[in-house]
Parts: sequence; C-alpha cells; structure tokens
Amino acid sequence: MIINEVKFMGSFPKASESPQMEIPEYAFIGRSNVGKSSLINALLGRRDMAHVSGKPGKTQMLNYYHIDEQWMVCDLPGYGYAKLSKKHRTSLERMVKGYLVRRLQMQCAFVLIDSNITPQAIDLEFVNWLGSKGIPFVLIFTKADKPKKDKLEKNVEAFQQKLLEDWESLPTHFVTSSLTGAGSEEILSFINEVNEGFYQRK
Ligand SMILES: Nc1nc2c(ncn2[C@@H]2O[C@H](COP(=O)(O)OP(=O)(O)OP(=O)(O)O)[C@@H](O)[C@H]2O)c(=O)[nH]1
Ligand SMILES: [Mg+2]
Repeated sequence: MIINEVKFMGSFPKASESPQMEIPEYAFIGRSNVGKSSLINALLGRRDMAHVSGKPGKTQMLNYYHIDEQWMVCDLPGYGYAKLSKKHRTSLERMVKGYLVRRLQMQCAFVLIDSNITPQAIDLEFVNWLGSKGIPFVLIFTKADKPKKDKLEKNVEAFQQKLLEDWESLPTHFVTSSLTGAGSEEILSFINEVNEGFYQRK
C-alpha cells in the first residue's frame, strides 16, 4: 500500500470526544515504551509524526492520524508505566479500555509486545481482557533488531504457549523493527485487506 497523505487529527482525552468518521480505524496499544509511536512512524513513512521518547509514558492521550482520507490510526497511551501514580495509571487505563470498548469503527487493535523479553503478566492480562470483550486484535512483536534470532523465536513461542493456556487458537502475529522497517509491509497489506472488506460492505 502506498501512503500519500497523513494528517494529524489531534489529541483527545476520551473516545466520546474524538473525531467521528465512519472509516476503518486501527489502534496501537501495548506497554509503555514498547515502541508504539515508533512503529506508527515506520508504517506511515514519517520520521516524527508520532512522538517517540526514550522515557516511558510519553503518549498520554488518544492521538489520531488520518491516512489518505481512507483510514485512521490511533496511538494510545501505554499501560503499566510503574513511575506514574496509581491514580494516573488508573485514569490512563480507563481511557484506553473505554476507547477499545466504545470505538465501533476500530477494526483491529495492534497489541505490541517487546520481542526482547519473556512473557509478561501485564501483557497476557491485557490480551486476555481483549479476548474476553471480543475485541479484534493481532500481536506485534517489536524491536526485533535487538535480540538474537533464536532468542526472538523463543520469546514469541513462549508468549503463544502462555496464550494457549487460556485460548484454543492463536491470534495472527507480526514481527517488526522500526529501525530496519522489518514487518511494515506485512502490516500495511493486512490493513489494506481489512480496509477493502470494510469498503465492500458499505
Ligand atoms: N532498537 C529498537 N528500538 C526501538 C524500536 N522501536 C522503538 N524503539 C525505542 O524504544 C523507545 C520507546 O519508543 P516509543 O515509540 O516512544 O514507545 P511508545 O510505546 O510509544 O512509548 P509510550 O508512548 O511512552 O507508551 C525509544 O527510545 C525508541 O527509540 C525498534 O524497533 N528497535
Ligand atoms: Mg508513544
């Protein structure tokens, strides 16, 4: 898929106050610092459209990007950033979960998982919550330029094994690096297919 125009639509505190357009939308979610904003920039081919930071907790609102007047991306705040106060963390969690439950045009949540580490309870809990709510999602293992190949494969497999403790089938997954661009093309063609389905049904 070729991307010509990306428009930043703004930052909003709630799904109910966000721009309402009947176009397919994709959400990027995952632990703070997992690489959501970086991956959005890599996919959209824009170096600094979404704000990237070495410090976790950079994205604190729902940020919307409108692509070629056809589809939307929402960059969500990360979950599980330990340095925020409990109150602040709870309010971000409410924002994220409220968005995921209410945003009907959201076609698929991309749940980002750090490919460098073994399965984390907080990620498994989040994925299980999505499943329990029937929210469509796929997994994206990020920062694949960092681990050695066998470690990467081991971490991906371990995460899937954990999911199989609760679920009968595994969600689609992608392996990406925002540094090398690995996985971007696959994700864009996935989005393209879902977009085509959406517009055919209309
Ligand atoms: N090596 C490597 N580093 C990455 C990659 N993606 C992101 N990073 C780094 O990870 C850090 C966090 O990236 P962000 O894109 O800001 O992460 P985020 O998930 O949006 O973080 P929050 O908005 O705080 O939740 C930055 O220092 C990035 O440069 C990647 O694919 N490879
Ligand atoms: Mg971010």
